[in-house]
Amino acid sequence: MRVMMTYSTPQVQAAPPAGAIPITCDIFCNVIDNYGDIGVAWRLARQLADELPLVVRLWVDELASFAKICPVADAGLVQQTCCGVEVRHWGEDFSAVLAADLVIDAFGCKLPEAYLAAMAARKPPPVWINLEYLSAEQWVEGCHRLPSPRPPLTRYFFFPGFTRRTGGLLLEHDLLARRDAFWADTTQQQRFWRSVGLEVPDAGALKVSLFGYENDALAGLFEVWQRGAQPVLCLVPEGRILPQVGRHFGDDASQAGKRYRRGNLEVCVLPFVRQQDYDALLWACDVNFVRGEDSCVRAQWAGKPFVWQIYPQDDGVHWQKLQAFLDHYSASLSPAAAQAVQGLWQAWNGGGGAGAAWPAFDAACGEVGQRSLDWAQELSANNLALNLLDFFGEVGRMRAFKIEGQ
Ligand code: TRH
Repeated sequence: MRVMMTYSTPQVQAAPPAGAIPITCDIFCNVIDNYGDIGVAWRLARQLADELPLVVRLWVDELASFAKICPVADAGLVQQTCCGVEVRHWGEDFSAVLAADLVIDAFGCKLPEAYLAAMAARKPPPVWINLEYLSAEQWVEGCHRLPSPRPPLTRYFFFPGFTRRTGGLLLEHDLLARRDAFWADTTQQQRFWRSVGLEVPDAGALKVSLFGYENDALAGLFEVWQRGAQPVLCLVPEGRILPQVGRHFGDDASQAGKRYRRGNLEVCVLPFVRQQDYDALLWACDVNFVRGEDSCVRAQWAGKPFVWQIYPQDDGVHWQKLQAFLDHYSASLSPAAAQAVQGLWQAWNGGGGAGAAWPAFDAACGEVGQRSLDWAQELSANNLALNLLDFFGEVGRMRAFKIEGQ
């Protein structure tokens, strides 16, 4: 079995204060499907290791998905270091693994019995957090930070979210500054367009990124773009929607590098890039179609109008989640713009009529774009990684107080 390999990356490691013992952190990620679970876990791991005084180990049960968003990783290695994070294959044997100071199970995944025993044996026991899925629903505020006793351990629910009474969102400390620098610098923009094999698009073209699941609404939208007066350049990262994109143009073997043109619509298929590079695509486009959880949050930081294809759930509860988010996001829009956003989002998520909903959305883009910039600014005050670290400190102080008061 192959074991250890270290990749050096040009990241600046935040040095802990002199003499301080760094906090150790284990993040567990069970890949269910797609890239959302590992996407969030990897982003959190990188930020904790890169910006905060933590030594991070990420346990992943399916390394092939991880290697897709972190291409320097080797899916065949049981242990490797990527971007300052020790990445471990979550296999069978945990008997020799020591528990960390902070343990995070992403999205309620079940920790290995031997690791739970190691946690229970630790004095003091680790701070154990269940990092939940993102939702804008009201009930999240009441459940955020709630303890769930598992004697002798306690597991705490930690909910990302959009209000100050939730855990906030993942945001690297310099992301918004990097975004603004990208917009201010034509050289960076040119570099981006060349990196995807294109010339800088004409100023009059509408640039759209399209990351999504299979979607019957696609054809209607393409048709309206084809017939429209404004040229549309649509950039589609490789993924689940790609076969449908290809079929629309009579191509059953669509792949990265393909380009299609019909009427005023040009479509370019892009390769899936490492997670850190996806943001530039969102910054470079005028409208972003995103899906799931993590790309949806990135689109919000990009401060552009966006369309969210929510991860569909069998019981249909995703409609409530979608509406809860729309209620927050569109609250300060004019009624016409709010209706335009709702109309396209609902059509894109299966309501039908995306082509018919497009013109109103397009007309509202000026107002929605301004709102999106303010929205990103407002949300940036509530940083999930910093909140997690504060919570870790709070639980530690609570315990010390209890012990002293006994
Ligand atoms: O892949 P997803 O559909 O993930 C989903 C959701 O998270 C959903 O909530 C969850 O329940 C389900 O998985 C199991 O969409 P998401 O969340 O946007 O994740 C995609 C990740 O891929 C994100 O971290 C961005 C990253 N990415 C790249 O690294 N490179 C790329 O080129 C692109 C397009 C995305």
